[in-house]
Amino acid sequence: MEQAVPQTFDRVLSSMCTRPHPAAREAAERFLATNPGDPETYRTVADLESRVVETLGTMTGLDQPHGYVASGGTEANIQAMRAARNRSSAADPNAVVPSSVHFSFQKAAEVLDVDLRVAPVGPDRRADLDAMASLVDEETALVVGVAGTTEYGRVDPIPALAELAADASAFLHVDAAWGGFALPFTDHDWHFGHAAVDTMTIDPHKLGQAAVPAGGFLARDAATMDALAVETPYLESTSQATLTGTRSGAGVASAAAAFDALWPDGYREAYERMQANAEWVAEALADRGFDVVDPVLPLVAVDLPEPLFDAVQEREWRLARTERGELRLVCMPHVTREMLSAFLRDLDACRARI
Ligand code: 0PR
Repeated sequence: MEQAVPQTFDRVLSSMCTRPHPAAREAAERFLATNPGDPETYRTVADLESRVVETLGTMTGLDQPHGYVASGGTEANIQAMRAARNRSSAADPNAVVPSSVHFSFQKAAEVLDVDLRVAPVGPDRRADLDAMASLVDEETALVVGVAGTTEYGRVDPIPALAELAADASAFLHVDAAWGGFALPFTDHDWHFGHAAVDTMTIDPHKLGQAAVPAGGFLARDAATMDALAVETPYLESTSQATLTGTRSGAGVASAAAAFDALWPDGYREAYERMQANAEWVAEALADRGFDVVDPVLPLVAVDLPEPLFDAVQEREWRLARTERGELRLVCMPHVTREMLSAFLRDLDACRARI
């Protein structure tokens, strides 16, 4: 049988995955057959996981971070809601989220039987404080803010959301799954050091350039991990706070290797290049007369007429739309200026033809 070969990233313009750093790829292969879910047996990878959590803490303003390398942002978001629910005394708990949250919160609410209350975002596409506040009540266990939204790369007003959560004795979770490796090099207030944030999602397998699967779950307090832990009678370790049991040592090791190679200077350089690319392509699209949503983080949304979108997609570009139908260009580390220029040439050619 012919061996299958994965696609290249050469025409991938709307994904939040990217080519892993070479050291991350190599480490993933090396640690393929390890299981950090059993830390007493697989001690090396367990040590690597502690190092990853330490570095994530440094990136997010936490001196004594708690957390682990999850399977991805979805698991980390589910765990945040689970921890908040388990620590809440509400009989019928709810979570208040802006409409810009990732669809993983819908899964979390369904699995955990939490009432998901969705507040419309403001005209700036960020969480609207009044709309969020009007949904919060004494049964609210969790308030969510997003630092780098999936569709438009927006950063919610995290300090104000933290106050809202604190006033209701609810937890504040920040979803920085995608934005977390760019935000340290911006002046946004988004992390544990900026506000009373309780938990965070920050994924090495997105902008962190680690191999899939490597998500990040962080908590300010040990009590949050305790609220997630179950006893593990037949393992040498006493409890397990993760959602998955056996899990990928490849993801853990690749995140550790990526951090060794890239934190902080490599991530800063990557962010500056990605952001410059996003601003460049945003301007090029605006010059052509299209409506462009400016890139706060390296993500550009642009309103293309549907026939034009379809025509460029037929030229083998891997593209995705926002819910409203705009093209989402995610300027990940693999997206070069040359790729964007080639895309614009195809766009111009298709437009001339239509
Ligand atoms: N939170 C945010 C803000 C996200 O953007 C995402 C994923 C998640 C949580 C969930 O993370 P996991 O997918 O790791 O569980 N956002 C991307 C999206 O849904 C995921 C993605 C990645 C989609 C690569 C396509 C793709 O090719 O658009």
